[in-house]
Amino acid sequence: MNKTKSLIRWGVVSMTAGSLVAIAAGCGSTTATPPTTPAVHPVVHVATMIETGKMLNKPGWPKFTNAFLTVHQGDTVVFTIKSYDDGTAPLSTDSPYDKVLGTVNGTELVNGKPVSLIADQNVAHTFTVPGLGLNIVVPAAPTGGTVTVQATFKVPKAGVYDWQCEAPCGTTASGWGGPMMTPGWMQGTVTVKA
Ligand SMILES: [Cu+2]
Repeated sequence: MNKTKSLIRWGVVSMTAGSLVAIAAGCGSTTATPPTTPAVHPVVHVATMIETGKMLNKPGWPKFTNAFLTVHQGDTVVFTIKSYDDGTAPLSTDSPYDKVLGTVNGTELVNGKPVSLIADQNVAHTFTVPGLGLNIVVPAAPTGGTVTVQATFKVPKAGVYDWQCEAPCGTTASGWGGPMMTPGWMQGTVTVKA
């Protein structure tokens, strides 16, 4: 009699503990998978590099090596830019392109550190997609080194969106010539398929 009672009680206690664990796991844990059926909005990883004109034997022509991205409507895009460019293309002080816009949390990771703004003088390039309200800012790499920028953003609507670097990193006195005007270099597209 006593033994049965204690077993029942144990069952209740263990169930409660189990529910508490489930609640704890679902709340604030980044590794917990939501208890829903197939991922409707997958997370996709897209990567590009920025190479210098020197690396490409085309001085003055830095380039996004992957300038034409394709993702799918509803994706959460984790976009990684590894830049070899240690030169700057300073923004004017009134330029709005020093701020990170349109990303999850309004931040990007620069070498793993969350950042929402890059000082005008340290900007090397931007990845700016007006149609997605997106502005990702790439600071200059350390001399001879690399910098890695990672930004997460969503693409709720299908379409072909133009992007442009908004830091004057190109040729001519203004910095707006050459690669800045050339698709596949400092401009390109983000295609969001339905
Ligand atoms: Cu640029």
